[in-house]
Amino acid sequence: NHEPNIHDIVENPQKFEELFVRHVETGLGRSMYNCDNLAAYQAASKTIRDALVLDWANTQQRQTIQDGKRVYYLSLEFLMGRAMDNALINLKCETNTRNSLRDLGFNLEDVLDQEPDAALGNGGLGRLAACFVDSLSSKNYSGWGYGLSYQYGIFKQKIVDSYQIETPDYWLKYSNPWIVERHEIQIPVDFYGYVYEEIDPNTGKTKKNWSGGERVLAVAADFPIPGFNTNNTNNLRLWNAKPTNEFDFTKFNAGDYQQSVASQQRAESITSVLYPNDNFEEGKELRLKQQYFWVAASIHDIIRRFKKTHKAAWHKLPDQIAIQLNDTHPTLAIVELQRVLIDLEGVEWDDAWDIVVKVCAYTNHTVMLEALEKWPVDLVGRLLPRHLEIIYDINYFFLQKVQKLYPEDRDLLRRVSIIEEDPKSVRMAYLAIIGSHKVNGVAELHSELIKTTIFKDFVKVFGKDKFTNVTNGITPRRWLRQANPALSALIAKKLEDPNYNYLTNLGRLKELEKFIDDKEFLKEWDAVKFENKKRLAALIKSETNVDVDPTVLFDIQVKRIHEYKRQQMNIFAVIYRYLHIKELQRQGVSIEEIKEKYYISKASIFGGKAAPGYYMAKTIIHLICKVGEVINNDDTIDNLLKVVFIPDYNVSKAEIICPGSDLSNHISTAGTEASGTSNMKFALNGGLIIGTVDGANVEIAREIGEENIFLFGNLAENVEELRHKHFVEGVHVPKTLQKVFAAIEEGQFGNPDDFKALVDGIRDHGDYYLVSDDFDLFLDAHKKVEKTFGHHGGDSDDPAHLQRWVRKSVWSVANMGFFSSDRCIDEYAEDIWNVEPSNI
Ligand code: 26V
Repeated sequence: NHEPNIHDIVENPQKFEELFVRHVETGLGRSMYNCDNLAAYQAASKTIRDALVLDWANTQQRQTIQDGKRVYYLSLEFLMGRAMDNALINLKCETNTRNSLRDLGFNLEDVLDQEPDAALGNGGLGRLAACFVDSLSSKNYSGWGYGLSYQYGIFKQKIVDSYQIETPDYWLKYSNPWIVERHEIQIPVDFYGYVYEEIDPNTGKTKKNWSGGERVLAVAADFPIPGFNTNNTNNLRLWNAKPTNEFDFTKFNAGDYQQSVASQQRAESITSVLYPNDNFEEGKELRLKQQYFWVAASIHDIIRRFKKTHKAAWHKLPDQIAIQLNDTHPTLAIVELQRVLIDLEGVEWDDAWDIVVKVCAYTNHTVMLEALEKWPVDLVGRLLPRHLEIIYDINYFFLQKVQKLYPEDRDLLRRVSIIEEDPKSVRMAYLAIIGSHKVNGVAELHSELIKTTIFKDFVKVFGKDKFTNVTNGITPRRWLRQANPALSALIAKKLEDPNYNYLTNLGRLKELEKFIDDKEFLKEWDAVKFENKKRLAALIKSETNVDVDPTVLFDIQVKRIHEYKRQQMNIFAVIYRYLHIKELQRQGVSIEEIKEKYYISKASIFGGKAAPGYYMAKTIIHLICKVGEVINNDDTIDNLLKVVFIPDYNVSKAEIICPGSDLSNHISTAGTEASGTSNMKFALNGGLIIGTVDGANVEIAREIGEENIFLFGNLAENVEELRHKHFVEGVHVPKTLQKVFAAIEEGQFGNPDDFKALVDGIRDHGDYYLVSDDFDLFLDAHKKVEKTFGHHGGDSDDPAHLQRWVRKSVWSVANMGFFSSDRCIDEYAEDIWNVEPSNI
């Protein structure tokens, strides 16, 4: 029997080698003599994938037979990162693969490094979707992801002369061994056209019909999603847009063959590129086309699967499927499902609507007004004429209900209407709330905020029980085991859990508390951190050519660049520190004395992409790079301070960066960061956090203890008042920050004009993100950090460092179990989807 099988690969190295050679020779058409690391990556991946595909097929068959409720997670972004390493871990065949590859003359790490990231997302929202599909499989749920297969993922960031340059990420350059193309699954999707009425021959009633004007095919590309410690393997289905074979004969007959072919080709542009904005909505027609294309194909696929077993028993739909909308991007799914039921399947409006609402649920990921989707009514009417009619009908019935509930409140109708009057547009978040049975925020504070601010009126209409919270989480398989093999091994040893079962039962981390007074253990823990810092220092060296000393404090802020995340406040504090050091030097204080009395040595490490059209974010990157240039070339300050910007922050770099932090920054203006998830990644890897009272920081503090996190800054409840004060009294810039501005304006970090918008935005234009209010509090928090860290971060046995810092690190990790995405998925399953894990 030549069929590969997971167990063969896990247990039998010969089998792996035999299959690997077969892939090199017949699959890739190469000889073992000229097999390089790239070919080895492809052959090894194919070997493992072949085995995985069997589990996958079995899972689908079992789930179909069991016929339980299925969950569909609709997300326009899945920030998956690399697949091979993750598959090795979840399938537990890492050791064998490593050994087999070694026998064949390859080094596993070098082979893994060949894989391009699947970077089909911007930031937190896309990575959350990736963590969720991992948890759905690992916890034995029957749950699929649906998304788009972009030809170009998030752009690659280069830093040229201290500026961000975007270059395309053509990640499918070589055939991707992890994708199974399903050419047989082709779903036609229509756009434009017109609506007409006809008499239904069965019922004699008039009904609406939509005749589309442009047709595109959705072709499925599937990614098997292996679970950890289970053979439950779910599917992530991403759609590709392809031209139909139907030809525009009018153009063809008119002799315009070229034009006709060209317009066919345009079909592919729908899935060509991921929109690179994070927390900002641009309102482009192509983006709306992407949304409908994806939603229509997914709904069609879901309904087709339902009909295979349940025919037209539509009342069963809510017991068979749950659809989770990842932000408002898939809101048209609500409208499309209603359209399919009433126009195509002949269900009565009220029955159909009842089904739609029971099936759908919506997750909100931001309170930032500029990120809320609104589509011009004209555009929706042109692209999707029948859908616009249905939206108007949904709105009509909804407003009638509101009027009955609150006949006195005339303004309420205007405020909650799906249609905004000026300019006339469709408010997607309102449509999503009205068409869902549950709406959730992603951290406690955020879920409270949406109820009292942007969705306040809907709480009045629907009651508060429709609104709920599911605090975000991360998958410990990737973010502990894969990113940090040494720490996860140390934990496995201490928990006496050689099979790493704690990775699907993360509450067990709590048992680490037992060792909190064990000095040898603290030293071992610290030594792991030190090795991870060395690994990060090597990455920094290769990416920026800057040497950072791994014994200094690594102070990291990596995430999308955004004013609300306040990387500017961080770099201003670095400038302040540098100016102060220079001032002390001028007064004749030696570096030794500065280290003794004022500052410990540290490296300030930044990374993250700015949306290509976001000038202010790009300015922040420029400032960080220019400050780095000055400070890193100042050889009078020894290793007291270094500043680096790691280009092209992505998932695979995060896997190296997160384990290497001593301290990480999560310092958004209170009330603006819905949750944050990198805070969890750093804390789970034994880094401490400096942060504001925002998003999931609040719950992290509660879980790990306030004494183990450096919280600072104004609270969300005071933000409005402070903004108002800026408006009436002007902004009060503290002395410390004034010094920083003065140095920038003097040209110490290059042309001051380059940074004018940044400085003026704070000093003269209202400081919307409250940098001036939080700056001194941030500096104070840093003083506490320094006292706690002490002068040491290497693997010596400085008792003060071990007692103060390393203890906090262990205690934090011991209490991070709550933030596993497995816990999130269980909460969604219980409170929102009403599904249970399937029996294996
Ligand atoms: C996304 C996009 C994507 C591209 C085009 C325009 C556009 C407009 C708005 C949005 C919404 C993004 C919201 C978002 O990413 N929120 C983040 O979600 C994370 C996961 O819940 C959370 O941890 C972060 O705090 C939150 O900012």
